[in-house]
Amino acid sequence: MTSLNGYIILIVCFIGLLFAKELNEDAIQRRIQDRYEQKQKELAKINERARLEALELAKCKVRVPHDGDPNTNTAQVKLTALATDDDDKADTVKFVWTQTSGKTIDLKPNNKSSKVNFTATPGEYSFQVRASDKYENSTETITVKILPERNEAPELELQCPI
Ligand SMILES: [Ca+2]
Ligand SMILES: [Ca+2]
Repeated sequence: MTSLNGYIILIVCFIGLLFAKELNEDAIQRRIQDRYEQKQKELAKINERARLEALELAKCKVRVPHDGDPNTNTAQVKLTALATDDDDKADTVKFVWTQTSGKTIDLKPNNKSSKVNFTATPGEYSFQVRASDKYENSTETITVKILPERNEAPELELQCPI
């Protein structure tokens, strides 16, 4: 082998090594990118779960009272809207309740009272309440979740005569 051939082989090996290094760095880069994307997806899932849990926690929960009668399946819900306004009390604050989701219910005494109540079966009912002082409006929303009547089945035990 001439020294020239030796040099050529060395150069080819060197280029080969550089190429292999490049490929390896690309693979590492891709793996880092994949891992980053995976972490982002996991984070998005955790955030979504936290958002849904916060929404669930914010619901106003009312349970159908246990009264010994499975045919009575409603709960009464009382809602109060409180509004604080200017200290001089010059304005009259008016309220308007609007149901935004759930089976249609009848708000009593009417949908313009600060305190309203309704009777409904288990399910979710959402409302928007608007407080207005003639100058401006504020709105808030609430979701009421009526839970079914709680009951435990009788536990049965049989004894035989001794
Ligand atoms: Ca009942
Ligand atoms: Ca005002």
